[in-house]
Amino acid sequence: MPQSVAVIGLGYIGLPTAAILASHGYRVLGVDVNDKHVDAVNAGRIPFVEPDLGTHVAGTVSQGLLTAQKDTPKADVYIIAVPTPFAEDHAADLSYIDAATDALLPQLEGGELVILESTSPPGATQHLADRITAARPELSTDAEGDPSNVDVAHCPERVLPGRVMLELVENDRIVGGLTKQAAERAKELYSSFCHGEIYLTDAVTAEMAKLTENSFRDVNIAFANELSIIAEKVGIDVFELIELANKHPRVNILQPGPGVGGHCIAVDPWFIVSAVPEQAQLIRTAREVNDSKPDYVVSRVVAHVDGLESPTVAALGLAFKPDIDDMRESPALAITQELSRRLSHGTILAVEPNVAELPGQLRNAGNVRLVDLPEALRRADVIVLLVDHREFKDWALQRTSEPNVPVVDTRGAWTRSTAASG
Ligand code: SAJ
Repeated sequence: MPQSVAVIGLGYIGLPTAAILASHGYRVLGVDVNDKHVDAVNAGRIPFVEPDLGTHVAGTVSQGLLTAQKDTPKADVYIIAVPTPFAEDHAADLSYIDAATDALLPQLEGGELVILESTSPPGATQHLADRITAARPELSTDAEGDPSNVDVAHCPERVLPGRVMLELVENDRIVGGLTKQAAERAKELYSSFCHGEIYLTDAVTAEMAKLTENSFRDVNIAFANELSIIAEKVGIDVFELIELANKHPRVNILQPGPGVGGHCIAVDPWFIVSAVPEQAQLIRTAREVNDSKPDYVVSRVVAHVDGLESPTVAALGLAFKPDIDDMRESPALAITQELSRRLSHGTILAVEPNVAELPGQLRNAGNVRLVDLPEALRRADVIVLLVDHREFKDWALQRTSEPNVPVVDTRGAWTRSTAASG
Protein backbone atom coordinates (compact mmCIF):
# COMPACT_ATOMS: atom_id res chain seq x y z
CA MET A 1 0.00 0.00 0.00
CA PRO A 2 -0.49 2.38 -1.69
CA GLN A 3 -0.98 0.22 -4.76
CA SER A 4 -2.04 1.25 -8.24
CA VAL A 5 -5.65 0.53 -9.14
CA ALA A 6 -7.04 0.65 -12.68
CA VAL A 7 -10.80 1.25 -12.73
CA ILE A 8 -12.27 0.22 -16.07
CA GLY A 9 -15.49 2.08 -16.90
CA LEU A 10 -15.86 5.62 -15.52
CA GLY A 11 -19.65 5.61 -15.29
CA TYR A 12 -22.16 5.89 -12.45
CA ILE A 13 -20.28 3.28 -10.38
CA GLY A 14 -16.70 3.24 -11.72
CA LEU A 15 -16.03 6.96 -11.36
CA PRO A 16 -17.28 7.24 -7.74
CA THR A 17 -15.26 4.11 -6.85
CA ALA A 18 -12.15 5.51 -8.57
CA ALA A 19 -12.53 8.86 -6.78
CA ILE A 20 -13.06 7.35 -3.34
CA LEU A 21 -10.06 5.00 -3.69
CA ALA A 22 -7.93 7.95 -4.83
CA SER A 23 -9.02 9.98 -1.82
CA HIS A 24 -7.87 7.08 0.37
CA GLY A 25 -4.31 7.08 -0.92
CA TYR A 26 -4.39 4.74 -3.90
CA ARG A 27 -2.91 5.79 -7.21
CA VAL A 28 -5.95 5.39 -9.47
CA LEU A 29 -5.91 5.13 -13.25
CA GLY A 30 -9.37 5.46 -14.72
CA VAL A 31 -10.06 3.86 -18.09
CA ASP A 32 -12.97 4.62 -20.41
CA VAL A 33 -13.66 4.17 -24.12
CA ASN A 34 -15.55 7.47 -24.18
CA ASP A 35 -13.37 10.54 -24.86
CA LYS A 36 -15.87 12.81 -23.13
CA HIS A 37 -15.54 10.90 -19.84
CA VAL A 38 -11.73 10.76 -20.07
CA ASP A 39 -11.42 14.49 -20.87
CA ALA A 40 -13.90 15.52 -18.18
CA VAL A 41 -12.11 13.52 -15.48
CA ASN A 42 -8.66 14.79 -16.48
CA ALA A 43 -10.05 18.32 -16.25
CA GLY A 44 -11.35 17.52 -12.72
CA ARG A 45 -14.98 17.59 -13.84
CA ILE A 46 -17.73 14.95 -13.72
CA PRO A 47 -19.64 13.88 -16.84
CA PHE A 48 -22.99 13.27 -15.05
CA VAL A 49 -24.84 14.52 -11.98
CA GLU A 50 -24.14 12.86 -8.62
CA PRO A 51 -24.04 14.79 -5.32
CA ASP A 52 -20.54 15.21 -3.76
CA LEU A 53 -18.79 13.30 -6.57
CA GLY A 54 -17.51 16.55 -8.13
CA THR A 55 -15.58 17.53 -5.00
CA HIS A 56 -13.89 14.12 -4.79
CA VAL A 57 -12.93 14.11 -8.47
CA ALA A 58 -11.68 17.72 -8.51
CA GLY A 59 -9.61 17.16 -5.34
CA THR A 60 -7.98 13.87 -6.31
CA VAL A 61 -7.26 14.95 -9.90
CA SER A 62 -5.60 18.17 -8.72
CA GLN A 63 -3.39 16.12 -6.36
CA GLY A 64 -2.40 13.79 -9.21
CA LEU A 65 -3.98 10.75 -7.49
CA LEU A 66 -6.61 10.19 -10.19
CA THR A 67 -6.03 10.33 -13.95
CA ALA A 68 -8.02 8.96 -16.86
CA GLN A 69 -7.04 7.39 -20.17
CA LYS A 70 -8.45 5.27 -22.98
CA ASP A 71 -5.93 2.41 -22.85
CA THR A 72 -5.75 -0.09 -20.00
CA PRO A 73 -2.44 0.42 -18.13
CA LYS A 74 -0.38 -1.94 -15.98
CA ALA A 75 -1.73 -1.94 -12.40
CA ASP A 76 -1.70 -4.02 -9.20
CA VAL A 77 -5.50 -4.13 -9.03
CA TYR A 78 -8.13 -3.97 -11.79
CA ILE A 79 -11.75 -3.09 -11.05
CA ILE A 80 -14.17 -3.72 -13.92
CA ALA A 81 -17.27 -1.52 -13.69
CA VAL A 82 -18.76 -1.65 -17.18
CA PRO A 83 -22.44 -2.06 -18.13
CA THR A 84 -24.15 -5.46 -18.46
CA PRO A 85 -27.25 -4.78 -20.55
CA PHE A 86 -29.56 -7.57 -21.61
CA ALA A 87 -29.95 -8.92 -25.10
CA GLU A 88 -33.28 -9.38 -26.97
CA ASP A 89 -33.88 -12.73 -25.22
CA HIS A 90 -33.18 -11.12 -21.79
CA ALA A 91 -29.89 -13.00 -21.37
CA ALA A 92 -27.07 -10.87 -19.93
CA ASP A 93 -24.84 -9.36 -22.58
CA LEU A 94 -21.27 -9.87 -21.32
CA SER A 95 -19.59 -8.21 -24.29
CA TYR A 96 -18.44 -5.13 -22.31
CA ILE A 97 -16.95 -7.36 -19.59
CA ASP A 98 -15.23 -9.45 -22.26
CA ALA A 99 -13.81 -6.35 -23.97
CA ALA A 100 -12.52 -4.99 -20.63
CA THR A 101 -10.92 -8.38 -19.83
CA ASP A 102 -9.28 -8.59 -23.25
CA ALA A 103 -7.82 -5.11 -22.78
CA LEU A 104 -6.20 -5.92 -19.42
CA LEU A 105 -4.98 -9.42 -20.43
CA PRO A 106 -1.69 -8.30 -22.01
CA GLN A 107 -0.78 -6.33 -18.87
CA LEU A 108 -0.99 -9.30 -16.47
CA GLU A 109 2.22 -10.73 -14.99
CA GLY A 110 0.78 -12.81 -12.14
CA GLY A 111 0.05 -11.49 -8.65
CA GLU A 112 -2.65 -9.00 -9.71
CA LEU A 113 -6.15 -8.79 -8.27
CA VAL A 114 -9.02 -8.50 -10.76
CA ILE A 115 -12.39 -7.46 -9.33
CA LEU A 116 -15.64 -7.60 -11.28
CA GLU A 117 -18.10 -4.98 -9.97
CA SER A 118 -20.55 -5.05 -12.88
CA THR A 119 -23.90 -6.70 -12.11
CA SER A 120 -23.44 -10.21 -13.46
CA PRO A 121 -25.36 -13.44 -14.06
CA PRO A 122 -24.28 -16.55 -12.15
CA GLY A 123 -20.98 -17.83 -13.55
CA ALA A 124 -19.76 -14.52 -15.04
CA THR A 125 -16.78 -14.22 -12.66
CA GLN A 126 -15.62 -17.75 -13.54
CA HIS A 127 -16.19 -16.90 -17.21
CA LEU A 128 -13.88 -13.89 -16.79
CA ALA A 129 -11.20 -16.05 -15.14
CA ASP A 130 -11.50 -18.67 -17.88
CA ARG A 131 -11.00 -15.95 -20.48
CA ILE A 132 -7.76 -14.94 -18.74
CA THR A 133 -6.35 -18.46 -18.56
CA ALA A 134 -7.47 -19.33 -22.10
CA ALA A 135 -5.54 -16.38 -23.53
CA ARG A 136 -2.64 -16.61 -21.08
CA PRO A 137 -2.20 -20.32 -20.23
CA GLU A 138 0.97 -19.58 -18.23
CA LEU A 139 -1.22 -17.78 -15.66
CA SER A 140 -3.69 -19.40 -13.22
CA THR A 141 -6.69 -18.17 -11.23
CA ASP A 142 -7.11 -21.07 -8.78
CA ALA A 143 -3.55 -21.59 -7.50
CA GLU A 144 -3.42 -19.52 -4.31
CA GLY A 145 0.06 -18.37 -3.38
CA ASP A 146 1.60 -19.23 -6.74
CA PRO A 147 3.41 -16.23 -8.32
CA SER A 148 1.65 -16.92 -11.63
CA ASN A 149 -1.77 -16.67 -9.98
CA VAL A 150 -4.18 -13.84 -10.73
CA ASP A 151 -6.76 -13.40 -7.95
CA VAL A 152 -10.30 -12.92 -9.27
CA ALA A 153 -13.28 -11.75 -7.18
CA HIS A 154 -16.79 -10.38 -7.64
CA CYS A 155 -17.79 -7.39 -5.54
CA PRO A 156 -21.19 -6.12 -6.71
CA GLU A 157 -22.09 -2.48 -6.18
CA ARG A 158 -25.23 -1.74 -4.12
CA VAL A 159 -25.38 2.06 -4.10
CA LEU A 160 -28.50 4.11 -4.82
CA PRO A 161 -28.10 6.77 -7.54
CA GLY A 162 -28.31 10.17 -5.86
CA ARG A 163 -26.71 8.81 -2.64
CA VAL A 164 -23.69 7.07 -4.16
CA MET A 165 -20.88 8.82 -2.24
CA LEU A 166 -22.66 8.23 1.06
CA GLU A 167 -23.69 4.64 0.40
CA LEU A 168 -20.23 3.66 -0.94
CA VAL A 169 -18.89 4.39 2.53
CA GLU A 170 -21.82 3.27 4.68
CA ASN A 171 -23.36 0.19 3.00
CA ASP A 172 -22.27 -3.35 3.84
CA ARG A 173 -20.64 -5.18 0.94
CA ILE A 174 -20.45 -8.71 -0.32
CA VAL A 175 -17.21 -10.04 -1.78
CA GLY A 176 -17.19 -13.36 -3.63
CA GLY A 177 -13.76 -14.77 -4.41
CA LEU A 178 -12.89 -17.53 -6.84
CA THR A 179 -10.41 -18.37 -4.07
CA LYS A 180 -10.27 -17.40 -0.39
CA GLN A 181 -7.15 -15.37 -1.07
CA ALA A 182 -8.92 -13.39 -3.82
CA ALA A 183 -11.81 -12.58 -1.46
CA GLU A 184 -9.47 -11.51 1.34
CA ARG A 185 -7.43 -9.24 -0.93
CA ALA A 186 -10.59 -7.59 -2.26
CA LYS A 187 -11.87 -7.11 1.29
CA GLU A 188 -8.62 -5.37 2.25
CA LEU A 189 -9.00 -2.95 -0.67
CA TYR A 190 -12.65 -2.09 0.06
CA SER A 191 -12.09 -1.75 3.80
CA SER A 192 -9.85 1.25 3.06
CA PHE A 193 -13.00 3.35 2.51
CA CYS A 194 -16.03 1.21 3.40
CA HIS A 195 -17.24 1.50 7.01
CA GLY A 196 -19.92 -1.18 6.57
CA GLU A 197 -19.36 -4.90 7.15
CA ILE A 198 -17.67 -6.75 4.28
CA TYR A 199 -18.95 -10.32 4.01
CA LEU A 200 -16.89 -12.95 2.21
CA THR A 201 -18.39 -15.73 0.12
CA ASP A 202 -17.88 -17.53 -3.19
CA ALA A 203 -18.31 -15.75 -6.54
CA VAL A 204 -21.64 -17.30 -7.59
CA THR A 205 -23.27 -16.48 -4.23
CA ALA A 206 -22.08 -12.88 -4.57
CA GLU A 207 -23.42 -12.69 -8.13
CA MET A 208 -26.78 -14.09 -7.01
CA ALA A 209 -26.92 -11.83 -3.93
CA LYS A 210 -26.88 -8.72 -6.07
CA LEU A 211 -29.52 -10.07 -8.46
CA THR A 212 -31.61 -11.26 -5.52
CA GLU A 213 -31.65 -7.84 -3.85
CA ASN A 214 -33.04 -6.16 -6.94
CA SER A 215 -35.43 -9.05 -7.67
CA PHE A 216 -36.78 -8.86 -4.10
CA ARG A 217 -37.65 -5.25 -4.71
CA ASP A 218 -39.10 -5.94 -8.16
CA VAL A 219 -41.35 -8.73 -6.84
CA ASN A 220 -42.59 -6.52 -4.02
CA ILE A 221 -43.28 -3.57 -6.32
CA ALA A 222 -45.13 -5.99 -8.65
CA PHE A 223 -47.32 -7.00 -5.69
CA ALA A 224 -48.16 -3.32 -5.11
CA ASN A 225 -48.80 -2.75 -8.83
CA GLU A 226 -51.11 -5.77 -9.01
CA LEU A 227 -52.94 -4.48 -5.92
CA SER A 228 -53.43 -1.11 -7.64
CA ILE A 229 -55.30 -2.81 -10.49
CA ILE A 230 -57.31 -5.01 -8.12
CA ALA A 231 -58.21 -1.99 -5.96
CA GLU A 232 -59.52 -0.12 -8.94
CA LYS A 233 -61.65 -3.10 -9.97
CA VAL A 234 -63.23 -3.32 -6.51
CA GLY A 235 -63.61 0.47 -6.32
CA ILE A 236 -61.22 1.40 -3.50
CA ASP A 237 -58.13 3.59 -3.09
CA VAL A 238 -54.97 1.43 -3.27
CA PHE A 239 -52.87 3.94 -1.35
CA GLU A 240 -55.24 3.89 1.62
CA LEU A 241 -55.41 0.09 1.35
CA ILE A 242 -51.61 -0.26 1.54
CA GLU A 243 -51.29 2.29 4.33
CA LEU A 244 -53.80 0.36 6.43
CA ALA A 245 -52.39 -3.10 5.64
CA ASN A 246 -48.92 -1.80 6.58
CA LYS A 247 -50.20 -1.08 10.11
CA HIS A 248 -49.79 -4.83 10.68
CA PRO A 249 -46.43 -5.40 12.41
CA ARG A 250 -45.25 -7.95 9.85
CA VAL A 251 -46.57 -6.34 6.64
CA ASN A 252 -44.55 -3.81 4.64
CA ILE A 253 -45.95 -3.36 1.13
CA LEU A 254 -44.08 -1.08 -1.28
CA GLN A 255 -45.74 1.60 -3.40
CA PRO A 256 -47.42 1.07 -6.78
CA GLY A 257 -46.43 3.32 -9.65
CA PRO A 258 -46.58 3.60 -13.43
CA GLY A 259 -44.08 0.70 -13.79
CA VAL A 260 -40.48 0.13 -12.75
CA GLY A 261 -37.65 2.12 -14.27
CA GLY A 262 -33.92 2.63 -13.95
CA HIS A 263 -31.12 0.45 -15.22
CA CYS A 264 -31.09 -2.04 -12.30
CA ILE A 265 -34.41 -3.28 -10.92
CA ALA A 266 -36.02 -3.44 -14.37
CA VAL A 267 -33.02 -5.38 -15.75
CA ASP A 268 -31.31 -7.57 -13.14
CA PRO A 269 -34.20 -10.02 -12.41
CA TRP A 270 -34.06 -11.08 -16.06
CA PHE A 271 -30.52 -12.42 -15.47
CA ILE A 272 -31.96 -14.91 -12.98
CA VAL A 273 -34.89 -15.76 -15.27
CA SER A 274 -32.57 -16.29 -18.20
CA ALA A 275 -30.16 -18.48 -16.16
CA VAL A 276 -32.90 -20.75 -14.71
CA PRO A 277 -36.09 -20.17 -16.77
CA GLU A 278 -37.97 -23.21 -15.45
CA GLN A 279 -37.44 -22.35 -11.79
CA ALA A 280 -37.76 -18.54 -11.77
CA GLN A 281 -41.55 -18.41 -12.13
CA LEU A 282 -42.38 -15.70 -9.59
CA ILE A 283 -39.46 -13.48 -10.63
CA ARG A 284 -40.52 -13.67 -14.28
CA THR A 285 -44.16 -12.92 -13.47
CA ALA A 286 -43.14 -9.90 -11.39
CA ARG A 287 -41.16 -8.52 -14.32
CA GLU A 288 -44.15 -9.05 -16.60
CA VAL A 289 -46.56 -7.38 -14.13
CA ASN A 290 -44.28 -4.35 -13.78
CA ASP A 291 -43.59 -4.15 -17.52
CA SER A 292 -47.32 -4.22 -18.30
CA LYS A 293 -48.21 -1.36 -15.95
CA PRO A 294 -47.37 1.46 -18.42
CA ASP A 295 -49.92 0.07 -20.94
CA TYR A 296 -52.55 -0.08 -18.22
CA VAL A 297 -51.92 3.58 -17.33
CA VAL A 298 -52.10 4.60 -21.00
CA SER A 299 -55.45 2.86 -21.45
CA ARG A 300 -56.88 4.63 -18.38
CA VAL A 301 -55.80 8.04 -19.67
CA VAL A 302 -57.08 7.33 -23.19
CA ALA A 303 -60.46 6.20 -21.80
CA HIS A 304 -60.89 9.61 -20.10
CA VAL A 305 -60.56 11.52 -23.38
CA ASP A 306 -62.50 9.08 -25.55
CA GLY A 307 -64.62 10.99 -28.06
CA LEU A 308 -62.80 14.35 -27.71
CA GLU A 309 -61.85 15.81 -31.08
CA SER A 310 -58.51 17.25 -29.98
CA PRO A 311 -57.69 16.08 -26.43
CA THR A 312 -54.97 17.66 -24.29
CA VAL A 313 -53.19 15.50 -21.70
CA ALA A 314 -50.97 16.91 -18.93
CA ALA A 315 -48.25 14.29 -18.29
CA LEU A 316 -46.51 15.15 -15.03
CA GLY A 317 -42.95 13.77 -14.87
CA LEU A 318 -40.64 11.95 -17.28
CA ALA A 319 -37.83 10.68 -14.99
CA PHE A 320 -37.79 7.12 -13.60
CA LYS A 321 -38.08 8.29 -9.99
CA PRO A 322 -38.57 11.50 -8.01
CA ASP A 323 -36.27 14.52 -8.03
CA ILE A 324 -33.73 13.31 -10.59
CA ASP A 325 -33.31 13.88 -14.34
CA ASP A 326 -32.47 10.22 -15.16
CA MET A 327 -34.84 8.77 -17.79
CA ARG A 328 -33.22 5.36 -18.31
CA GLU A 329 -35.95 2.70 -18.71
CA SER A 330 -38.39 5.30 -17.40
CA PRO A 331 -42.03 4.15 -17.47
CA ALA A 332 -43.11 7.83 -17.36
CA LEU A 333 -41.22 8.46 -20.58
CA ALA A 334 -42.64 5.29 -22.20
CA ILE A 335 -46.18 6.30 -21.21
CA THR A 336 -45.75 9.81 -22.62
CA GLN A 337 -44.42 8.35 -25.88
CA GLU A 338 -47.31 5.92 -26.16
CA LEU A 339 -49.88 8.64 -25.36
CA SER A 340 -48.38 10.77 -28.12
CA ARG A 341 -48.79 7.83 -30.53
CA ARG A 342 -52.30 6.81 -29.43
CA LEU A 343 -53.56 10.42 -29.29
CA SER A 344 -51.94 11.66 -32.49
CA HIS A 345 -55.00 13.91 -32.96
CA GLY A 346 -54.32 15.58 -29.59
CA THR A 347 -51.55 17.30 -27.59
CA ILE A 348 -49.40 15.97 -24.75
CA LEU A 349 -48.14 18.66 -22.39
CA ALA A 350 -45.15 17.13 -20.59
CA VAL A 351 -43.95 18.72 -17.35
CA GLU A 352 -40.48 17.75 -16.14
CA PRO A 353 -38.95 20.32 -13.77
CA ASN A 354 -35.52 18.59 -13.86
CA VAL A 355 -34.78 19.10 -17.57
CA ALA A 356 -34.59 22.12 -19.88
CA GLU A 357 -35.66 20.34 -23.06
CA LEU A 358 -37.56 17.26 -24.17
CA PRO A 359 -35.49 14.07 -24.54
CA GLY A 360 -34.74 12.89 -28.12
CA GLN A 361 -37.47 10.21 -28.01
CA LEU A 362 -40.17 12.90 -27.65
CA ARG A 363 -38.64 15.77 -29.60
CA ASN A 364 -39.73 14.47 -33.00
CA ALA A 365 -43.16 13.34 -31.90
CA GLY A 366 -44.81 16.53 -33.18
CA ASN A 367 -47.61 16.61 -30.60
CA VAL A 368 -45.55 16.69 -27.36
CA ARG A 369 -44.49 19.97 -25.74
CA LEU A 370 -42.48 20.66 -22.60
CA VAL A 371 -44.40 23.24 -20.56
CA ASP A 372 -44.54 24.42 -16.96
CA LEU A 373 -47.01 23.04 -14.45
CA PRO A 374 -49.51 25.96 -14.43
CA GLU A 375 -49.85 25.88 -18.24
CA ALA A 376 -50.33 22.10 -18.29
CA LEU A 377 -52.99 22.25 -15.57
CA ARG A 378 -54.81 25.14 -17.21
CA ARG A 379 -55.09 23.43 -20.60
CA ALA A 380 -55.51 19.73 -19.74
CA ASP A 381 -58.58 17.59 -20.37
CA VAL A 382 -56.98 14.91 -18.20
CA ILE A 383 -53.97 14.98 -15.84
CA VAL A 384 -51.72 11.95 -15.40
CA LEU A 385 -49.28 12.10 -12.50
CA LEU A 386 -46.32 9.87 -13.40
CA VAL A 387 -43.52 10.87 -11.02
CA ASP A 388 -43.88 12.18 -7.47
CA HIS A 389 -41.41 15.04 -7.93
CA ARG A 390 -41.29 17.53 -5.07
CA GLU A 391 -42.92 20.22 -7.27
CA PHE A 392 -45.96 18.01 -7.96
CA LYS A 393 -46.38 16.97 -4.33
CA ASP A 394 -46.23 20.63 -3.27
CA TRP A 395 -48.83 21.49 -5.89
CA ALA A 396 -51.10 18.66 -4.69
CA LEU A 397 -50.73 19.74 -1.06
CA GLN A 398 -51.21 23.45 -1.67
CA ARG A 399 -54.14 23.26 -4.07
CA THR A 400 -57.13 25.25 -2.94
CA SER A 401 -59.68 23.59 -5.17
CA GLU A 402 -60.12 20.39 -7.15
CA PRO A 403 -59.45 20.54 -10.89
CA ASN A 404 -62.54 19.97 -12.97
CA VAL A 405 -60.76 17.34 -15.09
CA PRO A 406 -59.92 13.74 -14.14
CA VAL A 407 -56.56 12.99 -12.46
CA VAL A 408 -54.94 9.60 -13.08
CA ASP A 409 -52.63 9.46 -10.06
CA THR A 410 -50.11 6.62 -10.51
CA ARG A 411 -48.05 7.56 -7.44
CA GLY A 412 -50.61 8.60 -4.86
CA ALA A 413 -49.10 12.08 -4.56
CA TRP A 414 -52.48 13.54 -5.44
CA THR A 415 -54.77 11.06 -3.78
CA ARG A 416 -52.93 11.03 -0.45
CA SER A 417 -53.01 14.81 -0.06
CA THR A 418 -56.21 16.64 0.75
CA ALA A 419 -57.24 19.90 -0.86
CA ALA A 420 -56.65 22.85 1.47
CA SER A 421 -60.25 23.89 0.98
CA GLY A 422 -63.15 22.65 -1.04
N1 SAJ B 1 -40.44 2.02 -7.26
C1 SAJ B 1 -41.82 1.82 -7.14
N2 SAJ B 1 -42.34 1.58 -5.90
C2 SAJ B 1 -41.54 1.57 -4.77
C3 SAJ B 1 -40.15 1.78 -4.89
C4 SAJ B 1 -39.63 1.99 -6.16
O1 SAJ B 1 -42.56 1.83 -8.13
O2 SAJ B 1 -42.10 1.38 -3.67
C5 SAJ B 1 -39.86 2.24 -8.60
C6 SAJ B 1 -39.22 3.62 -8.75
O3 SAJ B 1 -40.18 4.59 -9.06
C7 SAJ B 1 -38.26 3.36 -9.89
C8 SAJ B 1 -37.80 1.92 -9.67
O4 SAJ B 1 -38.77 1.36 -8.79
O5 SAJ B 1 -38.91 3.45 -11.15
C9 SAJ B 1 -36.42 1.74 -9.07
O6 SAJ B 1 -36.14 2.75 -8.10
P1 SAJ B 1 -35.37 2.49 -6.71
O7 SAJ B 1 -35.16 3.82 -6.09
O8 SAJ B 1 -36.11 1.50 -5.89
O9 SAJ B 1 -33.98 1.78 -7.10
P2 SAJ B 1 -32.77 2.12 -8.14
O10 SAJ B 1 -33.04 1.36 -9.41
O11 SAJ B 1 -32.47 3.57 -8.26
O12 SAJ B 1 -31.51 1.43 -7.36
C10 SAJ B 1 -31.55 0.04 -7.05
C11 SAJ B 1 -31.19 -0.15 -5.56
N3 SAJ B 1 -31.48 -1.53 -5.18
C12 SAJ B 1 -32.26 -1.83 -4.10
O13 SAJ B 1 -32.80 -0.97 -3.43
C13 SAJ B 1 -32.42 -3.29 -3.78
C14 SAJ B 1 -29.72 0.17 -5.34
O14 SAJ B 1 -29.33 -0.11 -3.99
C15 SAJ B 1 -28.85 -0.65 -6.30
O15 SAJ B 1 -27.45 -0.38 -6.11
C16 SAJ B 1 -29.25 -0.27 -7.70
O16 SAJ B 1 -30.63 -0.65 -7.89
C17 SAJ B 1 -28.34 -1.02 -8.67
O17 SAJ B 1 -27.39 -0.39 -9.20
O18 SAJ B 1 -28.52 -2.23 -8.84
